[in-house]
Amino acid sequence: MKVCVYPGSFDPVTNGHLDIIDRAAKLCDKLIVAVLVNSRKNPAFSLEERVGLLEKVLKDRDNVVVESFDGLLIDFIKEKNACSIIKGLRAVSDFEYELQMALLNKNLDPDVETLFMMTNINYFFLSSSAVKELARNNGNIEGLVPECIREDIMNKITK
Ligand code: COD
Repeated sequence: MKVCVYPGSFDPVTNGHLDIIDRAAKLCDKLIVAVLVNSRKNPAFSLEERVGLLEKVLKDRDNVVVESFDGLLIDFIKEKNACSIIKGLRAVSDFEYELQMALLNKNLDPDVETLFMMTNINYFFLSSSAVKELARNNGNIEGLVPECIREDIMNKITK
């Protein structure tokens, strides 16, 4: 069984993430969406909230599961017997960080591949940070996040 892992902070999940999830799920038997800690970021949503939002969005996808992990990504990959890490790329700024992560992980385990998927042109500009900033200022986040969690996000950010 070919297992791939799509890791991220997902603070919160956006339609950009969802597009990568749906495209990646077609390439493997099982896709694990892994909510991990990014030490560079201070999340607005707790780990449980981020997992909960993803589970709500992905409940009808047969070969996609949501998990969380506090530790090194490469250890999670080994624990799950996964063969590849899926990453999304929007801009050169993503590339610099992701290249470093991919080389670091390759150094830790040469058998694990990192596969990069280009963003959908419609979501090139989209990030979790932009969604939070819009929500904080009562901007319209319609079309940027899955509709079933739009209200959850607005309620959390504006309360
Ligand atoms: N279109 C396409 N792709 C997108 C879009 C979009 N609009 N938005 C985000 N993405 C991609 C990102 O490029 C990324 O690949 C993925 O989706 C998740 O994005 P985020 O922002 O939710 O998550 P990040 O970048 O904060 O996640 C970083 C990790 C948590 C994966 C990373 O820090 C990590 O691996 N942490 C675990 C500890 C570890 O092993 N560290 C490495 C050794 S020090």
